[in-house]
Amino acid sequence: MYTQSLDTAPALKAMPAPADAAQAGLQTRFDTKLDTSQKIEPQDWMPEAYRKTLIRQISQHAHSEIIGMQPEGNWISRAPSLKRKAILLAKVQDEAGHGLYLYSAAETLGVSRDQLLDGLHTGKAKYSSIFNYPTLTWADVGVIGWLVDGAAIMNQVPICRCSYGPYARAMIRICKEESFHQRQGFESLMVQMGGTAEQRTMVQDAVNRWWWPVLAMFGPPDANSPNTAQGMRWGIKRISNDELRQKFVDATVPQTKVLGVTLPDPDLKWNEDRQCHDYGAIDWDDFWAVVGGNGPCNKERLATRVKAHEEGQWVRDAALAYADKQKARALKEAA
Ligand code: FAQ
Repeated sequence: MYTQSLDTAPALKAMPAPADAAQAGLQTRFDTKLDTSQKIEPQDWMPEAYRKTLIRQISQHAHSEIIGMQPEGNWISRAPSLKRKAILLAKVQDEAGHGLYLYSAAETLGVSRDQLLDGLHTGKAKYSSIFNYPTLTWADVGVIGWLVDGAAIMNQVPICRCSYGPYARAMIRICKEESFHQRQGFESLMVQMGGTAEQRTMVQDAVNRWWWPVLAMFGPPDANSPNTAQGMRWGIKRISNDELRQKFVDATVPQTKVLGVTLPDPDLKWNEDRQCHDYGAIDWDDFWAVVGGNGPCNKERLATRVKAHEEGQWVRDAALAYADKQKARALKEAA
């Protein structure tokens, strides 16, 4: 549904000046790889700032996936049928899998899983603002699939072309699964919209609450996005925050018509000159408050995550003890 995001021109490259001749050679090789759309792999030389940027973005992305299990996970025990429960269980499990692929991709950059998780658990690392809002009704689960996964795909399909090989390859699989998630959300909402007046009101209420946070999820406006320019030069980011947000609005408006819901924006209208939709002002103060830890559910999300990690310690200990035992046995047999 969102694969048009792949059709973009390659970004320009502009690298900082190298420190000496040896580094200049490495830098040239790195630049050439970017210029010729070859992937940078873990064993390749890369500028330190490129490595750090990737660790920042990939780990934030991984944290978002595992914190993102909570809003929907909240409804697993209350899904309205066995079918919806099985679908939701599979979806939430997929998000855990996405987190694992992404942590593994980040680890190839020389950072450990423990360091990454420590950043999340101590509140130092960011994760997506969108997962700090509550899921008040069953309709929220459908809206997360339709709009949150829809926005995630819009942002993530271009990352399949990211210059860093392990991240790009992880994203190909993730996007396939996210696309399925988005369609299941839309289908669930279609069923609810075909139900009672009360169900339709519930869906509309969920759309009203999620629309603006979803638009903000693409990140600050390009003019206030400190990481975009360099991220695009390095081929990590392919399309800017505002461009992706616009594509998402334009893709979503026709879907609202099929669904029979409205979007809570009186300024939303087709602009004939720009050949896209105009939309109203996003509340960036609210966004930054949420990013800064003061959203409706930040504290609850982090506390739940830390508790799950602590309660899982015995599983990690048991797995390590088993691996040690296997290793010792293999050594004994080889001796
Ligand atoms: N929330 O200069 P920019 C999902 C931060 S996965 C919190 O524009 P950049 C799947 C940003 O980190 C959703 N913070 O930064 C799912 C930076 O702070 P820093 C996650 C945000 O990196 C669905 C500062 O603002 N997806 O939904 C947010 O060039 C359903 C300045 O921003 C990804 O992570 C935000 N929304 O662009 C799971 C995709 N936006 O680090 C469960 C990969 C910005 O300098 C259920 N990431 N910030 O301290 C990206 O594409 C980029 O990192 C952006 C931000 C676009 C998120």
